[in-house]
Amino acid sequence: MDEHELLKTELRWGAVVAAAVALIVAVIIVSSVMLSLHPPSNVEIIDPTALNVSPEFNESNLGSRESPDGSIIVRIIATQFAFVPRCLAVAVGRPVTLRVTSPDVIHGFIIAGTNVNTMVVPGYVSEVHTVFSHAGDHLMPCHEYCGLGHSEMVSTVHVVPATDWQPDAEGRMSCASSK
Ligand SMILES: [Cu+2]
Repeated sequence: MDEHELLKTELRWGAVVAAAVALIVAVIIVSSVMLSLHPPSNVEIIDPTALNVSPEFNESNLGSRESPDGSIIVRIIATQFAFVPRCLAVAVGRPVTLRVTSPDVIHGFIIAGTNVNTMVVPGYVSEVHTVFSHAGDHLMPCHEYCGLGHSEMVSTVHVVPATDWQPDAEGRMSCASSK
């Protein structure tokens, strides 16, 4: 093959590669638009140095609270090396929204057997929606290495039967107040 032929062959292969890349990008764009794929969390920022005085994540507002529509919002702080609170009370069959943030480093959490699995990044609020179909306790460990005490960082999700879900007048319920 002379020089000219070689150049033509290379350009032909270049066109094939460019077409393959264009096809892959098109498949990603079309499938993400058609299936409404997006990152698993919302993008909501918060000052990680002032969580204790924030209206939502101050200590007295953490834990489970029933909304007027019957859904349950659980607010949690993931910190080295614990989730606060250490036990979350929720009810079977209710829509549950977990809102979690961190004042220090990146953490994560997963509840086995559910769709709950996300990272917790300082400065952001991670929000996950789920429904628990059975009563019982689930472990919710931190799954993002966050320091020497990482292996101790675990919370319990206490799923109570609908009849045992009896929040107080403010709609709040803790593991201690459930059976
Ligand atoms: Cu952690």
